[in-house]
Amino acid sequence: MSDFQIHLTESPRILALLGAGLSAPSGLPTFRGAGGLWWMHDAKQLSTPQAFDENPGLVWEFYLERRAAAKEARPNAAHFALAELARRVPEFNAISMNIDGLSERAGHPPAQISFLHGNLFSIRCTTCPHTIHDEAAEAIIAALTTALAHSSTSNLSAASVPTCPACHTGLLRPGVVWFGEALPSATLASLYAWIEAAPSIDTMLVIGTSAEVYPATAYIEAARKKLARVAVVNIEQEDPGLLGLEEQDWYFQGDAGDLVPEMLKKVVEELGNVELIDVKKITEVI
Ligand code: BJW
Repeated sequence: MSDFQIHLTESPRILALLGAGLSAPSGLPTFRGAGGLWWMHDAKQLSTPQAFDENPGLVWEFYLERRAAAKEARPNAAHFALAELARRVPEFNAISMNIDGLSERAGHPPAQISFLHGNLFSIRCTTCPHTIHDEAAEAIIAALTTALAHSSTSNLSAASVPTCPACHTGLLRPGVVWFGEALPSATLASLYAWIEAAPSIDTMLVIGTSAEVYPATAYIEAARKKLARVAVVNIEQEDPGLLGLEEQDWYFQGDAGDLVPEMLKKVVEELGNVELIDVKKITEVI
């Protein structure tokens, strides 16, 4: 740990890849492993356009439940510590695969985080580019929740899924990126520009991800090409060889909520010359 902490204080350019394990300490289930089953359905199988075509009601139920859980959840100490790191290190950039809104609620500066897989709180059309946010999205969610509560079968029927108010053709769906779908091109372009803006990246943090999903996982290799040393945080004891870890890298096994604040403590203290924010107090307030 101390070797890593010293390296981080000497790292002007830091990149982080954030996965579902970052939000696990906030009580949100991951995709793979123990949390990956939802009412006997494989969460990965539901995250596809095919699943939505076949049973839009079921897929909406999956997202309604996750949306409600994400709203109830609170950002944890790792979200806060990463947000604090971003405020202290101008060249820290995070790439999140999470759609739960917890990094945003922890105050992570928006210019220093990109969301690859969309957002649980937006809704979009399956056919046209129309996207719905905020109160308009809340109203649709409320209608879907009411339809589910009044369903005689306890399932949301396809007929309850609304069509797009703009094109009147496509069904409305969650504003997330499923398997086989393109990631937001502007986000990919700005990440590419950030990576190429300097000859090197000093540290690559890989937090709470199985690193199985592309193109997100390819950012680890991109950082390595820029000579980054990689630090993995994962609750599982993986064979480091599977992750392509090299001798100069670190593997921290444990809960991201405990490990990440500890890992970032030294750099935050040294750069800001202040104590790391009291995450427990902030969590209580939120
Ligand atoms: C803890 C912890 C604690 C637990 N503390 N740790 C190249 C090679 C091979 C395949 C492909 C390739 N390029 C593309 C593909 C295909 C595909 C893909 O990657 N397939 C793989 C499965 C092989 N990729 C795509 O389809 C992507 N699209 C694409 O490439 O499009 C190309 C295209 C171009 C132009 C036109 C059209 C197409 C899209 C991928 C979208 C993924 N979407 C999902 C759903 C998002 C919405 C939602 O959330 O519902 O994203 S799937 C799901 O997986 C979700 C996650 O963001 C993503 C990653 O999961 P993550 O975060 O790693 O979670 P887990 O559960 O896997 O791991 C959690 C980890 O945390 C575990 O390791 C735990 O041990 C650990 N953990 N508790 C620390 N407390």
